Amino acid sequence: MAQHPPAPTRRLSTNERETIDRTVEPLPPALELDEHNYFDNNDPPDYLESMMSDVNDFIEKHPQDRIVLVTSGGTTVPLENQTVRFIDNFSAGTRGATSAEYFLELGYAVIFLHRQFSLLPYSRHYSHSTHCFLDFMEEKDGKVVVGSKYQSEMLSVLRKYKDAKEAGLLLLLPFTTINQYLHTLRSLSLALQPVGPRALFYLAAAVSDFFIPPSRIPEHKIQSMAGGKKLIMDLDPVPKFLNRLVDKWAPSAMIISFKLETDRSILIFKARQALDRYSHQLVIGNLLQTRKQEVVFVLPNQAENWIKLNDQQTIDDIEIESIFIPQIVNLHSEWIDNSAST
Ligand code: 9Z3
Repeated sequence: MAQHPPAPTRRLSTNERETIDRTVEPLPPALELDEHNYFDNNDPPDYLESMMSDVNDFIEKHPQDRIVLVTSGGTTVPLENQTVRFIDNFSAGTRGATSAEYFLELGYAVIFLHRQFSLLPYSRHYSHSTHCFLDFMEEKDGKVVVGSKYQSEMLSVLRKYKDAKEAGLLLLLPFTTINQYLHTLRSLSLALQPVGPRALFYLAAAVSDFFIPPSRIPEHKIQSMAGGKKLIMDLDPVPKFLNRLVDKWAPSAMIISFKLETDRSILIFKARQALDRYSHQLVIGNLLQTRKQEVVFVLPNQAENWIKLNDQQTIDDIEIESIFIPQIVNLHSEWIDNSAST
């Protein structure tokens, strides 16, 4: 068998070292100028105007209800304007879709801003599974029916889905790219301003940190190059707009962001750093490896609070969102009460 020579080792460049150095200071919060630069130079999606008219109708239909904006799934970073290739991330939208169901159960109207084709509330139980949806069906007297062992669970999911739909409590809004996500998030925040403290932002989407600005993105498909030349990518940082959202776009709403890490030893520090920088109400920390079993609530001026499934809950397939979404609803009640008294 042919032996491949070992890959030559080389010293990492300063930039390469910094990208893996977890002690390096994060990008500072975006200023007003950064906001103008970004939104003036990156066009809104064509569909945004008509999407916002649906959003305004939805908001008008819920004059008394609490409205939660749940963001969910990963954002893509196109490498070409006519996009063949893009950078993506792991998020399937499980956290967002699951949380949306518990918010609906607790009486919220839900705007679900999700990565297109990621998991959706209710249908998530039967999609993206290792089983094909057809495995839930069987044939009976020449008709297709749900298999007997799935009947009761599917009936319960179907009822909840139909109830939410008929009551007009769930608005599904898709995005694909980071730019679509940012434009939609800003427009939604402005549209939700009249809702005041009844609005809750639950930012669970896994948002890209880097993108290629319009001035540098190639129009057409990137070609392979003679001589086996490498493709070297030059990405700009995505501005950190959370402080713009907290201070300017949605100043009366309660805002919750998520912090994802893979190294447990820095999770709390990073979550608290985000809270200090953006001055919002709650950061929920989670680790990639254990995100379905444990999360940590980091609140201002309080010790952090871990929420973990115990052994029995794990055996019983309890979803961690069923434990912590009611806690969020309590915090949101306090937020509304405090806003009324100030
Ligand atoms: C999260 O941390 C979500 O809980 C997950 C959910 C993406 C881990 P799944 O879709 O995963 O259920 O598979 N979301 C936020 C991730 C994020 O990008 N946070 C930014 C950061 O960590 C701050 S906005 O820097």
